[in-house]
Amino acid sequence: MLKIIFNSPCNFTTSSELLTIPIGLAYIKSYCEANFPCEIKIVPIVNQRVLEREKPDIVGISCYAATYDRAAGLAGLCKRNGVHVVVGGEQITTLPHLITDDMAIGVRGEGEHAFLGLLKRFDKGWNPEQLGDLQGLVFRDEQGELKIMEPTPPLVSLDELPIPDLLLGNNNDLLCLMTSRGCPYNCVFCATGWHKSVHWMSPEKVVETIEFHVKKYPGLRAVKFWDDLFTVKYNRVERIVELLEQKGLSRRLRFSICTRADHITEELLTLLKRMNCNHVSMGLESGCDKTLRYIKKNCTVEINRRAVELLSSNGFDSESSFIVGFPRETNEDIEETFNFIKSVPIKKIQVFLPIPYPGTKLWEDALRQEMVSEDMEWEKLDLIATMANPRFVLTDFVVISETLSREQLYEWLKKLRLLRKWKSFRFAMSLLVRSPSIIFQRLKREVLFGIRRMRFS
Ligand code: B12
Ligand code: SF4
Repeated sequence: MLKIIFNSPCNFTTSSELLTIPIGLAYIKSYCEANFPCEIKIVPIVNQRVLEREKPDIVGISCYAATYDRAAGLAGLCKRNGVHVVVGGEQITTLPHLITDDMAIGVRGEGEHAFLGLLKRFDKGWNPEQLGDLQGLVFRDEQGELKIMEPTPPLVSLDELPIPDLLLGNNNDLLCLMTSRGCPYNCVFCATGWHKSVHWMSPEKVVETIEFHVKKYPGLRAVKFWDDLFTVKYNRVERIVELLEQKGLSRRLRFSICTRADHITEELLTLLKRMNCNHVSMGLESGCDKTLRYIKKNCTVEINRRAVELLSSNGFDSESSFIVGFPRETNEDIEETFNFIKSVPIKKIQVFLPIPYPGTKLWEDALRQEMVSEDMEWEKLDLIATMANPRFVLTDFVVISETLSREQLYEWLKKLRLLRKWKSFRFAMSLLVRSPSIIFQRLKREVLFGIRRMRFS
């Protein structure tokens, strides 16, 4: 039986990967194991010891822009150990020619069908002659020339995928789900655009997935829908809520979702309350109309304000991310965002710098202006590292502002970080009074994260 290990290399000192598992890899695992005799393990780290212990035939590596250098390093280690490497994810989908000599094959787009196809051909040694009829691959032909196929077409239905165990044996209190892929909008900074269409899991399958985990993990208390835009189809949300109610799951679990400000209506909030969802995340991005127009968010400051106020007056906890430092943003524009955040009842905020991810308009513009290049140090795009240590912006982090210096951006990050801490503190205090159990669960999660981080850093 073929033995495979999957890994999504990451920076353990700054990221929260250790609390979740890469959902995409979990679906490839469940799909391939159901359709081919193989054993796939998803592991948080791959090093010499792990390779010697597991003796895999193949290592599958997930690769984002910020993790490309790590993925390339890991591919080298695997190849030196005689293990075949298959790499997939957004970086290889958008910039397939960046596949390194240590990576035997790249998979572009959704990986389930393509990886299964590769497993079926593995005994033939992945002879390039026999790969031509598969879809979405990148590989070198017999002449050493790079063959780049179009990304795999989107899966016809996410329902065809067997339910994966997304907690991998850990009796966690939180389950993170992606019940759709893609987003119909096209914001200039967002890397979700490589999904050429939006496709969904049926409400029945969503609820079946939750039920599966509830039965297996008695400690489960909360479900987070990580979908880019959970509310994109109102009828679908309505049906999910009905099914959760019928099965008593909306009483047993707390839910949180991600959406956009212009989707927030009284009607939607009534539905979310029935689901037992009182936490809503939105990418508001800016408190400045000029910036919102530039990023093509299709929202205005007024829409953003109305959404936050509606959530607050209906008793919801709202969390939102903001981005400052777009190419032509001035100090005055960022001041508007700062004042907006101060003036509205958002409970928690995240503030990021704009990152030119491959495949986005920001990337094309930054490439044209030579602010980025394909042979750059990709870790310079690690937004989490910058949020953890804003000083990174003074030296390494890719900055695409044409109007503000690194020092000015650093000053803004410090100011906004203080505001973030103040909002988080007040939110934690209010939770302590309202629902101390949630604070306890979060603390438990933080401790668990700390322990796992120490183990893997
Ligand atoms: C949940 C999430 C997280 C979670 C969990 C990450 C995880 N590994 O699953 C957390 C919070 C930990 C996280 C961290 C990071 N994330 Co994140 N995350 C997401 C989010 C919201 C959903 C990811 C997901 O599950 N998608 C659904 C699955 C089905 O799709 P998928 O992951 O792309 O996988 C499919 C294909 O890509 C392919 N595939 C992927 N890997 C492989 C490997 C092989 C071998 C094969 C064959 C195929 C294959 O097949 C999969 C199944 O079809 C996305 C946004 C989005 N909508 O995708 C951002 C997103 C992927 N994250 C992003 C980033 C930048 C990061 C970080 C690098 C942040 C940072 N430090 O700077 C880290 C990297 C973490 C890591 N090494 O995994 C960016 C990536 C942009 C880019 N082009 O690089 C995204 C697109 C968000 C954005 N800003 O636009 N993230
Ligand atoms: S930022 Fe949000 S709304 Fe815009 S394209 Fe990305 S997921 Fe969609």
